[in-house]
Amino acid sequence: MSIQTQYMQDIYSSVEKRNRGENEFLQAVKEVFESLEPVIEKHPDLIEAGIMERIAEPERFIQFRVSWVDDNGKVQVNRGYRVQFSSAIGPYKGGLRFHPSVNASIIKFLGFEQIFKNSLTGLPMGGGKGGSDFDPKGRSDNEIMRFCQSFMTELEKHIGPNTDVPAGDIGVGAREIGFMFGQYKRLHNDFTGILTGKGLTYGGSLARTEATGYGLCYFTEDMLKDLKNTSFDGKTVVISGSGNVAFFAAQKAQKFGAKVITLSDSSGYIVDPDGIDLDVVEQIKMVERKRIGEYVNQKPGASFHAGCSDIWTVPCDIALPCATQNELDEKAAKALVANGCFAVAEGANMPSTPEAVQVFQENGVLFGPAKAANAGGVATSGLEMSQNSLRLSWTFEEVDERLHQIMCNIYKNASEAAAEFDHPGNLVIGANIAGFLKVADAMKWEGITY
Ligand code: NDP
Ligand code: 2IT
Repeated sequence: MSIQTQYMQDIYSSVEKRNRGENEFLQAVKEVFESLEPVIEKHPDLIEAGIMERIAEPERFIQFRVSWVDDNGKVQVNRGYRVQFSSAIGPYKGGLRFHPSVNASIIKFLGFEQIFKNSLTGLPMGGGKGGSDFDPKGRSDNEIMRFCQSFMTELEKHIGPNTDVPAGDIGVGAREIGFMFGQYKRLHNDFTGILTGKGLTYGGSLARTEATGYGLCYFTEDMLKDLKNTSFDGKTVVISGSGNVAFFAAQKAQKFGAKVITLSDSSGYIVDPDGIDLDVVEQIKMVERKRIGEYVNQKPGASFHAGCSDIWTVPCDIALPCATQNELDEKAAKALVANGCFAVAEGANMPSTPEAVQVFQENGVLFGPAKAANAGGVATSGLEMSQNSLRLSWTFEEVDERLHQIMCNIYKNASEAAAEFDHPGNLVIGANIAGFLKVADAMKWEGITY
């Protein structure tokens, strides 16, 4: 696909000029602009309100120095970020990523996508994202704590329960959220819901940990039923990653009767033809924080393969990329198609390159885009915010039921928007349009502010 109209092309060119070299961000903007062309044609009022000009420019972009002292007494310096992209429909909301690859482009692509994803959940959350180029791998718990405290000492100036509510993402889990929450509370003398993904003893929600992976499977199950009258039951599934999203996606896919045969991390992937044993993975990844390759020491029937890209050559019915952006390219997509894969749903953010998405669409592979398919995590963060405001805690079953309902609504809304704008079954276009319309309407009513 490409941008067709002069109007959208001109705006995209100015985005390109203003964000030169920020490839991930431009990739994300281009896809949304391509999807929105039919909407703009039908809604000239959006042109008048300058919605497209405004939506790809963050309301605020914060960059800061994070100094901390490592276990050897050496001073370390990292860079911290928070992009507050859109507050049109609610306080900025989105995760924090700690990974050495983090830069302005990655934070902005994630923050931009979060606008539409959060809108799709139906909950009142704007779009934001943040993080640091800090690498938690190999760091002691004390080093992690000192880093998180230093990071929050600056971030606290910019967030608040009605302003901006961060959460986890790659490299930020329960441990990091706990340290950051503790530091915020100490600085403000205020016990309030400024982060989601909190521990259960201090304001967290049941089912938030599981939510992204479970939500991905609820969405995929709906897509399989609606478009192919089938389900996970009896299917072979390839999943990449072995972090929060991948683990709970695997758990729910197994509960739905699928056989999950792979997981990965940045060192390589494992294949277990008998089906991945998640108890073993939990011990290796969550308790011992070791590499996924350890799995084969305990499961001799499984194999480890160095490098990540060949995971997509493992034959499967359904693929769930759950590691990172652009991990699945055109070559990988062709390999999946050649091996008979008929459905792909994105647990990670933007894991498929545009060329890969095109291969799926040309070959009739069902495709659930990240904004819709992985929205269960942030949706449940929204439910955590509601519980914090009400000062009560819902049961696991109650939260899980709400999550399930939200994922069904997201599928339905994306599917209906795709059909309404003459692209039935194209959930990329459907999700982008359905997410956009609510945000654009709010921006119109709020006047020219940001
Ligand atoms: P985790 O940190 O828990 O796990 C990340 C996993 O992806 C690890 O297995 C990691 O391997 C692997 N990975 C990370 N970077 C790379 C890379 N450059 N190449 C290969 N593998 C890599 O993160 P999450 O599971 O939370 O996040 C995974 C994806 O899901 C991300 O795209 C995130 O943005 C997205 N997401 C997360 C949500 C959440 O609620 N947590 C919600 C919605 C989307 P290694 O340990 O070797 O680095
Ligand atoms: O990409 C995402 O949606 C997340 N990392 C979760 C964000 C959140 O605020 O829960």
